Amino acid sequence: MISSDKIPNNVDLHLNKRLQRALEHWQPAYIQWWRDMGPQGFQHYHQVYVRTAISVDAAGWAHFEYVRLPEYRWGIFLADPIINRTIGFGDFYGQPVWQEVPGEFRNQLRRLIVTQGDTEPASVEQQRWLGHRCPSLYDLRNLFQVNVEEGRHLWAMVYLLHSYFGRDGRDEAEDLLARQSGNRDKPRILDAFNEPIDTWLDFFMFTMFTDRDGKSQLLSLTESSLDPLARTTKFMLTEEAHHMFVGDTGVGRIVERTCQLMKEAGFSEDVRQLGGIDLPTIQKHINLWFSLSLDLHGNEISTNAASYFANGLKGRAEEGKWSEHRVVETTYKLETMAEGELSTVEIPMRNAMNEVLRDWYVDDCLSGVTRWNKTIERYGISDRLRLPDRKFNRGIGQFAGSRFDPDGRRLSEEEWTRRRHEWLPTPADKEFLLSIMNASIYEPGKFANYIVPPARGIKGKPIDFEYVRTEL
Ligand code: BYC
Repeated sequence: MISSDKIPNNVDLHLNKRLQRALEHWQPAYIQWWRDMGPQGFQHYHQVYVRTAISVDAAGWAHFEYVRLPEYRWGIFLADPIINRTIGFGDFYGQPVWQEVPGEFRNQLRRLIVTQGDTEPASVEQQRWLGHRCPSLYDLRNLFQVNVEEGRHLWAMVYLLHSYFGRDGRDEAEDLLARQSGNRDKPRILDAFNEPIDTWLDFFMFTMFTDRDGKSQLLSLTESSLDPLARTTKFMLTEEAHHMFVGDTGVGRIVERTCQLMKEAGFSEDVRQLGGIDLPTIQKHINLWFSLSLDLHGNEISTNAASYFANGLKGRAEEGKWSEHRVVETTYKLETMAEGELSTVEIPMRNAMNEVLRDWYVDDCLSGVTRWNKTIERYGISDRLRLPDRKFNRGIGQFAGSRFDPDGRRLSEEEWTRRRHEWLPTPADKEFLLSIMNASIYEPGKFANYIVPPARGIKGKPIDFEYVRTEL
């Protein structure tokens, strides 16, 4: 029986019998999925010090306690309503927002919600083995915190599917548990969510760059005319901030340790000999996860995006900061490929909405890289990390199928094949990373050699707090 005890919520679940029944039906399948596809080996005996949202107010959304992972209380929360909210962009600008799904936009909305929902369990699946090579209990707990909240984000999308899309919605909710990251027959919808995340460097890059796509997409959905979607995604963003913190500081802590080792080694020695991760390997992982996450913003020229915008389904990030919200006459100058050559075209702004969001995203990523470079500078080292050119290693959009180096210089297929190992992680790089991550560190306060401890612990707890307890 589903109750607000078991599923903390602010949607009056107990008053909506139909929804309650639908969720009751879905919940056992979810728990089974979590056991099969969630963190492997941490389902029975481990108690994790996690944050559970039990309400949306400041005191309630971050309630900390020890829980066994399958007993985490995945809640359903919508941010507080904005009274008399009106549609903020597109053809219906200024009209009241919708509390129900208009029939004519049902398919488009369902597609957006399913695509968003699909990424959440996918990321849990991608990360399910990482616990076995964790750099510390602090990091292990952060991994599980991210995982349970991605699970909650799946619940958030399933709540919308069950509430507003009837039978189709229920079928889609089942399919969200049936597709599997990396599965050849039933893969996850978006490519980055089928990539393996085997090492902690990949995990931190993923939470830095791919979760940040989550931020830009969620920001654009918080503008939606469908008010329950806007309110659901708004609350998800609160949790998303921690995920990016984990990525940003995780890479930062690795970079700092690398700098320490470079100093110890007198700069010239190979950091790898000392068990650290050299800057070129870090750069290759930036190149990989940044380019995969650029792909997640869709094609530069997209009629889907134009239609989402026109219909008020998906806006720009921080729509309120733009001066014009209908966007019927403006254009966007875009670098593109035409007949195999690079060229600049001017297209209607609405068709460039994916690119507009990508602009916002690139800026947001830059701030992280700048922080990492400050650390390197502090150690008196002249190397710098950077974001590759947007055209580099693209699998979706105008540049997919053409080859570019990280400076955006066009390459022949032959040069790309010969040199790609300079820019992207190789099997040997992965082997090396796995070799320094081959053992888990479960002793409170201890950290793997390739990463420095964080500046502070969680929720005022010391760094050597037992963030994950084993009951044996
Ligand atoms: N991989 O017109 P286009 C997160 C497909 S992350 C594979 O450009 P559109 C999270 C596309 O589906 C945020 N296929 O597409 C992070 C279409 O296929 P069809 C997730 C791709 O619709 C970390 C075709 O290419 N949220 O929350 O303008 C952990 C033409 O594309 C890809 C969302 O994505 C790709 N990368 O833009 C946990 C928001 N890109 O219809 C969670 C909802 C495109 O021709 N989704 N395609 O078969 C959307 O807004 C849009 O679907 C997209 C694509 C922005 C993704």
